[in-house]
Amino acid sequence: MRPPFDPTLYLVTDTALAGPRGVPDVVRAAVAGGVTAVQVRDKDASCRQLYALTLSVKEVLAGTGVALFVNDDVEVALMAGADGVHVGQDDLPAAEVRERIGPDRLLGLSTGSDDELDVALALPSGTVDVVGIGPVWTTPTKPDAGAGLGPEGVAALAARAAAGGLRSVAIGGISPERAALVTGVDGICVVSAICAADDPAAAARALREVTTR
Ligand code: TZP
Ligand code: MG
Repeated sequence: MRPPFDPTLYLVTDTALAGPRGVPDVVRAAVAGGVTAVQVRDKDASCRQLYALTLSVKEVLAGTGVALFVNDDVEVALMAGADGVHVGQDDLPAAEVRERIGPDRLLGLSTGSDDELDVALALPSGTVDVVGIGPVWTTPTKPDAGAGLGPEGVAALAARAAAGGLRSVAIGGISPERAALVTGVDGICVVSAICAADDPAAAARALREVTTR
């Protein structure tokens, strides 16, 4: 059975932005504020560090029902017993990742254009559980993500994803102030809006207020 996954408010972690508080404590606060899914992402971590970080976050999420994804690293996701893995366009192909992780884990895939979404939609049903669509706005968190698609561009891709049976989350530059502009997706995904917030629980609550309106 694939684990339950609520994409409404999806936190992607950033170790540098979490700072001395540490990622697990930021995740704990964010979940108290209403985050529904978490992805451990740390591009600077070694494999071993990512594994240790994933285990720490898994401990925080135990019993919460919040799904845990690992960014990029399929082996870390499997060894840590995460609920799923999230891959981008430069990572291993989604079909191969699905083969490796089997039917009982979640798979997310980043898409930022019609062509990338076409590839996701052409995969056998059940290969991908959720597509990340973005960036909505240009973001300093991922400068190489390129120009923003804008809320209209995201909504158009999200409509195509939904028509093809794929759930979607929007990512890139989303703040509590901007969140209401993002429509058509099943959830929003943030890094800095929560990880860089003085009060991650309050930031999550503010985002949830918009997503549940
Ligand atoms: N993929 C596309 S934009 C992005 C990722 C990982 C970063 C989003 O970060 P923020 O701080 O929510 O703009
Ligand atoms: Mg990646």
